[in-house]
Amino acid sequence: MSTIEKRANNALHANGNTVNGKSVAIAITTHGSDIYWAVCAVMVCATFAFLGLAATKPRQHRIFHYITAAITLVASIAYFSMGSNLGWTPIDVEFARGVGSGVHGVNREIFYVRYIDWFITTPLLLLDLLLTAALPWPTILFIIIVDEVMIVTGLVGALVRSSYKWGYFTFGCAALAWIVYVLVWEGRRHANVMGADIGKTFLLCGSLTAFLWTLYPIAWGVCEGGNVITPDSEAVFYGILDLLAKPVFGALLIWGHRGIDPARLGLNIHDYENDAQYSDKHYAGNGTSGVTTGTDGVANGTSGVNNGHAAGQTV
Ligand code: RET
Repeated sequence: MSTIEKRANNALHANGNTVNGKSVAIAITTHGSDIYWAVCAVMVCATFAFLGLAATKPRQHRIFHYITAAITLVASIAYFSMGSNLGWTPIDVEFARGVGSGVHGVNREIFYVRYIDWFITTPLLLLDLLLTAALPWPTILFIIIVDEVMIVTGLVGALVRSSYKWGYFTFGCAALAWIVYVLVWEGRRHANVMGADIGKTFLLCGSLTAFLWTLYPIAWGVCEGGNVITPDSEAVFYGILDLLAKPVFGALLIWGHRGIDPARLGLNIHDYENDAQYSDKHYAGNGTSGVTTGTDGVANGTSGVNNGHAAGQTV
């Protein structure tokens, strides 16, 4: 390897394998760091692409662009951290492996930053999906809380050394089972009732999510949990999953929404600056006009929600 190549990725030299005086034995190499950087680059590009697409739409039609761009933005920072060999802590392994295994040593690098990313982004992914299905907000709220339970149990389990980590893992899997049930059953049925195009978009993005999300506990089982595959392979496994679950999912979702007015989903979003019905022509200039406009907006919102439900009942 030439000097130039060696210098290309300096992360492991700048941020070594010792934190707070404790060293880690099982850790990423420069190869793993390169993978994290590559995923970081894709997440940054996706963020700009989603924001660029948002700019081509009126403000009332940008909700899914913004939610999705927020997801890839947060992921960019998580991957920046992991590419830099930051955002981890050494945790003693439950299963010690042999010298030639590639995962030999007393402790393993656990990237807690991954879970901070997921804590922020998985609720947003669910919001993207469940708003598409136009499910009632209490259902959405509860699923998001179940999702947070899943991520936190995964983090706590990853930070535990003893076999009790699998207890947390089990709680997390139960939470995931509930989420998948709501997606493939309640969500799919509700989306179909909202119209064929909405049903199709939900089916595509919901199936992708239900499938991909069940692979995460497998990755956890062979990485943080079982210490079976190396941290470099962990970077590949989670990296591919995250690329499919975020930028690819996001592109499909935004594409699916191209012909769907958010108002059909009960999302009554107004841009008072540009909405024709609120322009100065209609509410010409006295002091109370602003108040009138506001009230009107709320009234419209209510009727819009009713419309959403009416659509649900009649189809
Ligand atoms: C954990 C371990 C505990 C059991 C289960 C898990 C599931 C995690 C999932 C993560 C999804 C992440 C996504 C990230 C997007 O980039 C926490 C690994 C069930 C489903 C979609």
